[in-house]
Amino acid sequence: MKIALYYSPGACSLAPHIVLEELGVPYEAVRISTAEGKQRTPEYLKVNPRGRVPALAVDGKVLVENVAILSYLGGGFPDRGLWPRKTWDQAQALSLMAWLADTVHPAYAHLFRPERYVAGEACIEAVKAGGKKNFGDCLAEIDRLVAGRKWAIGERFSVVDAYLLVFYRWGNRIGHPMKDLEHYHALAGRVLARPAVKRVLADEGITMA
Ligand SMILES: N[C@@H](CCC(=O)N[C@@H](CS)C(=O)NCC(=O)O)C(=O)O
Repeated sequence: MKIALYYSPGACSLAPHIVLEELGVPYEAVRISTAEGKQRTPEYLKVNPRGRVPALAVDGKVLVENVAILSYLGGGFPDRGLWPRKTWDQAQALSLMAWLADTVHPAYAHLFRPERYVAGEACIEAVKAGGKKNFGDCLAEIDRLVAGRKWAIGERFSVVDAYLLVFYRWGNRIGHPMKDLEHYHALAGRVLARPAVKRVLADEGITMA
């Protein structure tokens, strides 16, 4: 099986990057720096016509969208234990990842890429302010969701914990007081202690700051 992950440093593609490293399967990490606009090159648009990362190529077939990629990687290698075993826990994993993708990520996008949603200085500032508030509310909700839990779903580290680290890092990046989110902060610490996670942060050339 030939696997390639198209990623950009620090983007939401960090989650499948961590999962691939945790799985220990051979894969190629292809850097598509969104900071340099590489997601809009004709070559990359052939991989993902939407011009977004992540994209996962498996034997030449392409899968996009984090929820699908993370479910595929977790569920496709059940012996590695990164995907919950019980049907209920699998549904809970999908439920949480769907919310991360459809609500939490867009809240950050309103803050980070407001020009995608509105035009005009005043509107842009209003969208940014709304995004900041909504993203902060989402982070607080994550903190409540993981209270009293070692890992997000079930009893083991799963693909969902890798996905949660993306938003923890983005919270840090915008100066949100992440340490005050006691439970989320503790979970992120456990994720960051994993050797595979350390390797991926080093490979991408990013820190949590
Ligand atoms: N719903 C998609 C979102 C993908 C996405 O928006 N990725 C961002 C990076 S975090 C991206 O590629 N941005 C480049 C751009 O917007 O031009 C997913 O979860 O995979």
